[in-house]
Amino acid sequence: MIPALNEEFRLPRTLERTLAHLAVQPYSSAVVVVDNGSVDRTAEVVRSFTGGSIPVHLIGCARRGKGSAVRRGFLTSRSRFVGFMDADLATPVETLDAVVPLLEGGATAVIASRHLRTAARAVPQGTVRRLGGGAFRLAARSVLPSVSDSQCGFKFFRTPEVQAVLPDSLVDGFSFDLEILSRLHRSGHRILEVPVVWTDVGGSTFNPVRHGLRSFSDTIRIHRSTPGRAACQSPRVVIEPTALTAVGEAPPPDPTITTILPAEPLPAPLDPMTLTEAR
Ligand SMILES: Nc1nc2c(ncn2[C@@H]2O[C@H](COP(=O)(O)OP(=O)(O)OP(=O)(O)O)[C@@H](O)[C@H]2O)c(=O)[nH]1
Ligand SMILES: [Mg+2]
Repeated sequence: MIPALNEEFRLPRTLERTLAHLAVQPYSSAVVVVDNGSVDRTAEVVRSFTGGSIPVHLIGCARRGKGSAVRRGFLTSRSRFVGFMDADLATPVETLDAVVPLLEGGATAVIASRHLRTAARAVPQGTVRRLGGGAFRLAARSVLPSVSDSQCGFKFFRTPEVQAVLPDSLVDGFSFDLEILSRLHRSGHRILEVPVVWTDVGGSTFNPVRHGLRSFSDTIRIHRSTPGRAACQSPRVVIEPTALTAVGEAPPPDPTITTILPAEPLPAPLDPMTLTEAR
């Protein structure tokens, strides 16, 4: 799934590279671009890539926002695994080579992270975005302490499991993925993070003031709406290479992969006093 808003310039290279990569994989795949509001030639660009060996679809979505677009795309999927990547290809499509075996090995979600020890930034973001991103990471930790990077635009899931948490999801904007991960985590699913070589690409659709402020207020909404949040107060990230072999079909253990353990079982409904004390 590629959410796209006015991506006529960044999408051609991304589709070219993605389709070339998928065409030589042993699994079947399709690319779905979800466009909910472009006023440029995004749709034409997508249509120009149809007809090849990998199916390319373009779908719309009545609600605005990246989160709405990805949710809609996920809900239309009937594949085993579903995921999204950003149209700027800041995360190389080759990252899929690490992701797919981990999903096949039993992980519910495999997400790219720019903050693992072995991740790298080929072209870093500007100072304002780095500072804003750092502040958001801190806020995101209040919701999901165990994930090192909830905002990297490259995340893949087992389809039925992610579809199950979507109807309750509220966030339409850029922090939708924090909400999805948080719901999966609290439902006891295993999330893995893989390190990424990340490249900042010009032409961002993210407005640091408008989208940044909205992302922070959405974090508060997620915090309030995600049940069982108090069960997740302490960091749960462990480097646990052996966990990957336990599921049978997984590849050899890779010490650079971070396993995030499922949240503890949900406690009985919490009263407001309990929550205040837990913080
Ligand atoms: N369908 C849809 N896609 C969107 C919307 N807003 C952003 N996107 C897409 O979301 C992806 C991520 O957006 P970017 O502009 O790369 O922003 P970012 O990755 O959060 O921030 P940068 O680090 O600056 O790149 C891109 O594929 C955008 O086209 C939206 O409202 N609808
Ligand atoms: Mg981007």
